[in-house]
Amino acid sequence: TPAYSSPDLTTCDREPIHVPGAIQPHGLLLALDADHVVVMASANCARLLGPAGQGPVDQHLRDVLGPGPDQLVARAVEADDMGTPLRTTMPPGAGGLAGSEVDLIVHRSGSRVVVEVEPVSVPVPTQTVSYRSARAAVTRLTQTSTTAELCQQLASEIRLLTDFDRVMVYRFDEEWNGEVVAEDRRDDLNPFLGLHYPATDIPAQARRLYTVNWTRLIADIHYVPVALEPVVDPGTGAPLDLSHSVLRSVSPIHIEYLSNMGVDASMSVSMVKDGLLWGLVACHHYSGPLRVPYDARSAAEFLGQTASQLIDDREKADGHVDELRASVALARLTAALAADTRPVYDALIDDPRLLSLVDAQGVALHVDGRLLTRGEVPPEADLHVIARQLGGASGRATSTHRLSSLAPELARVADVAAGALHIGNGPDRWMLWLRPEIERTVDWGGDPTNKALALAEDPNVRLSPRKSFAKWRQVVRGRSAPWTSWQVAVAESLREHLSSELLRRTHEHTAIAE
Ligand code: BLA
Repeated sequence: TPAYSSPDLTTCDREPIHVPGAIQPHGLLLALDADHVVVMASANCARLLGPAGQGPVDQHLRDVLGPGPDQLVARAVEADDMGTPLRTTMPPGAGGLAGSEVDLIVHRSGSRVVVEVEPVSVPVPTQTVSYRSARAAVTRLTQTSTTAELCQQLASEIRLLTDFDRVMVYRFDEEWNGEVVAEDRRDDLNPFLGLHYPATDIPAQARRLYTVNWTRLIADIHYVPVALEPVVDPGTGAPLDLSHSVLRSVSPIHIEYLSNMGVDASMSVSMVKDGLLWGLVACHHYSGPLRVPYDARSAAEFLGQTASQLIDDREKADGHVDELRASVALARLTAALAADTRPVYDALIDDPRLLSLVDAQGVALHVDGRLLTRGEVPPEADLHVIARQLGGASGRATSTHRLSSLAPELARVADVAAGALHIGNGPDRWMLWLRPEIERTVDWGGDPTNKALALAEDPNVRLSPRKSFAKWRQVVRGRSAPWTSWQVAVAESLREHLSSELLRRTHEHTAIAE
């Protein structure tokens, strides 16, 4: 059996999914040395290739696949052009692939050249993929006006391309939980749109792998894995790294998960921006296996990447507009302060723009033993607690949208202060902007606490996927709207401005006195 097939002692994050020692059975895999002699092969070679595939180890590629395929692979390796599938027809012979059209997919893994042979699927009613169809799809993506519409369009394009029963765009949050933000599905299926799933459903090493390899297909979740023989590389003594393999056998834990969900075939496409995994296009088939051809998978990957880029560009542009607006508001506020003859802090607290500047509901200013406030603020004692929690040594702007996580007693005042933004200069000179709690309803696709509970009760228990995906509603309390990075930056600029304004006034004052 493959070295890593037993999930019993594996916890989610530690399962080495890139070295399963096995592949899915709808194709075959050969690992070659520099002379194109086979060093490892999937155990289904004899079935698919006939006599030529019997005992492929130590044979030259030419004698296993035939001279035509061998030449194609040699040319790709020489030109260092790997990843582009080489379409060819297998020569007549006794095996299961005789006379059929296949894609040869070549990549490097360590010092080995890995050749995967994937038969071009039996006709499926998918669109044919061409430059023209891809270009038209990109045009339709760019014609959408919001991120939500763009994600919706992406789901529809990928469903059209692949024929999955359900295609979802799944977006991660800061804690790696995710939400289905767009969906295109067969009419008779229940919607998953708007449902949330916990971070543990897609463990860290899987997310890492999906950042470098952008597409995976599980053509039939009921498959029996085909082991690599030998299972460790005789040259290195290590298992073959299948991170970039298209046939990689997937985690049995994830298979169990899909089976609990009633899925027969699954595919996902990474959405990456700035080298970070932002989301996945997750596809389900419920009506039997689905062999999506390599070119359709590539086109789906291309559309996923294009959409990621478009969303990133748009969100950055929106952010710039907000940032610009805030810096104009700051300039107006500081000009008004400079023209005001009252003491700086009195002029400051009197200006209604102080709240709108960072979109706060309340602000409190503590200087020289005086407390000045504007808008909604909690009692003074609580303000001091908040200032102490957020005030660092540097005095630079700091913020939180979850005050109760810093000091549990602050949960009491969450209706006015669930989030705070702090600038300061020591324990007695500080300013705090405050935001109230926003109660949020989160609909989970199944109770996300199940697994955590099982684990808490017994540290030796194997984490297993949820059995139930029934909707589970959670009300999240104690959080305000998050502070954006540019709001924190605006607060920081105001802090710098205030110290120079105070300095300027001291100089003027001294000049007048002299
Ligand atoms: C992988 N989990 C995945 C993948 C998805 C999900 C999309 C990528 C593989 C694929 O394309 O099928 C999760 N799928 C979802 C979610 C939805 C969906 C959230 O359709 C929502 C609609 N999973 C668990 C637990 C573990 C776990 C408890 O629930 C670990 C003990 C593991 N999930 C797990 C692993 C993988 C995975 C190991 C990687 C599979 C692989 O690539 O080998």
